[in-house]
Amino acid sequence: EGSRRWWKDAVVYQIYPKSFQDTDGDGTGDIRGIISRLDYLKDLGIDAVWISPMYRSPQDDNGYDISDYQDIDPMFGTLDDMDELIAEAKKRGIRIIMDLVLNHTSDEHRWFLEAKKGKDNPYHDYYVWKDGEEGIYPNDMKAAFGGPAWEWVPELKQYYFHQFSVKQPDLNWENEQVRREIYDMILWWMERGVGGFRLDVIDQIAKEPDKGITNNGPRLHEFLREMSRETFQKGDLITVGEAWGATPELAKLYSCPDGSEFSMVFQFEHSMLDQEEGKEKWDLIPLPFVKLKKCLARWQEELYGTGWNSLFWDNHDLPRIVSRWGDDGEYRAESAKMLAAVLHGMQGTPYIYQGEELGMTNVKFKDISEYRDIETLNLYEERTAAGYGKEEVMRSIYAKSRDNARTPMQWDDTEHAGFTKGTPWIAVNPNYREINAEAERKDPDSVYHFYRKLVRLRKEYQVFADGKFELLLPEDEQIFAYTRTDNESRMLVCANFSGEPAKWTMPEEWKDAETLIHNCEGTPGENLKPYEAYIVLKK
Ligand code: TEU
Repeated sequence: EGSRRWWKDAVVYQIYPKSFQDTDGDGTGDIRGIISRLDYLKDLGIDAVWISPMYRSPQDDNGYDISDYQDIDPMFGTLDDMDELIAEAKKRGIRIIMDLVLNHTSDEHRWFLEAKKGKDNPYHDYYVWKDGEEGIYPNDMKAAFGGPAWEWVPELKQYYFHQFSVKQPDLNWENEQVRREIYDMILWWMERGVGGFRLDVIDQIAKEPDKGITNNGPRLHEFLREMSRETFQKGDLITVGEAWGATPELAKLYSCPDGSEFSMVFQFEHSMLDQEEGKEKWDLIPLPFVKLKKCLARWQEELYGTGWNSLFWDNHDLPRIVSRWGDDGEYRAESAKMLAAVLHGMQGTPYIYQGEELGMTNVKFKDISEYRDIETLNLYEERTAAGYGKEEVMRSIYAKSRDNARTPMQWDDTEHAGFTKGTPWIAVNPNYREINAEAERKDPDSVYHFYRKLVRLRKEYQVFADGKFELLLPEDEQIFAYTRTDNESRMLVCANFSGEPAKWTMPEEWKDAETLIHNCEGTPGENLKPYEAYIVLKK
């Protein structure tokens, strides 16, 4: 490919800045903390860092409610710190990916404060309004964090539309001036040297609440192509849109090889399999393993040559993968490695969420008062009020709360895991004395070193990026196995996704293959131990 894009060979690391590294003792992470850990990231081998929002924000939704897109929240530092971070990262060959939240702003953003002043204010139309009567909602649309999607403003006798919290009013993308302001802001960040963007809930920007439409609105791809043309295409960026409502067909538009929209999308089909169909993520069912394999395989096949996948198990909205689909007890390290091998062996750009490379686990806080996430707190209120038992609600929270991913990064075994010298904004997971970066870096058999090796393998063997995917044993209830094939080589990824031994006869053709990585002692061969996984290669 003449026009091969660098991000096809890249591995991205996600930082949740509030919980990564504090340096000033206020209990929340900061930019100087990220700078101080760049050498750690360099050692892991990653190419780019996506950082969740650090713009000025009242923090109603941990920064996903932005009150100034062109400033840094004092909690995280200053614009100068940000420039320094970009420069220091660059020295180490690491690009900085900013998180763009373009579907909504904070209700404390200047535009919204103006918009509320009157219907004839030039900023009024920046948001989505509906005339009406107090108490009679325009329709029955609901917000993602509970309650109606409409909020009454008495001075205007109007409702505004919000898909997320009341403090996150939706922007009106139909308004050309809104789009212009957004593009100028993106160009401003590009000039500062940013290496890419992650676009929050991007499939929801073209909403049409009158028709009950939230995601995949009729004008969505028109807006995205315009934005891409006006901004991203002027640089050499990695761009990734977050699209819960993406199908493979839509993903081919988002990640079209002609570069008309983004480099790739995050799609979540696999991450919704362990919930009751048609219900919420809190309504738990065991993972349907065969479905998971078929789902991931379908995405691999559909986007081959026609688009580009992003590969992830974890992010700041999802529970920790080792607790979710591995075993965070006896087989914690084995299962964390197995999950990593299965993911990193596929085609696409892998994302590692902070702490995933250590096999960090979910947390079980005793009391709801220890939780911080707006979604979790609202859920607790709603469900206990609706008559659910507290224990049942806590079970859902233990399994799916976003705070599972948001406890502080576990750096070492000193107080608060080396995250802060102050009081952390959310408690550290008590298992930090066993699970932490310092211990794992010293142990060549650790989850950390397994990830480090996977990242290197991707750089060394082109088949990781280019090989065509083929699923083996689709109906097997324990084994996740597939091959990847390109012109030069062929590799086999084989994993036991269960805590029981699995029967497996290695096909003859693989018997003399070279082992690239393996999470158990001995050579890969007949049968698999609990959570055993390996990747072998033939030239
Ligand atoms: O997430 C989008 C989103 O749909 C999730 O909030 C989802 O509703 C929830 O996590 C699943 O239960 C993005 C951000 O990643 C998230 O952190 C923000 O809260 C949200 O957008 C609003 O900006």
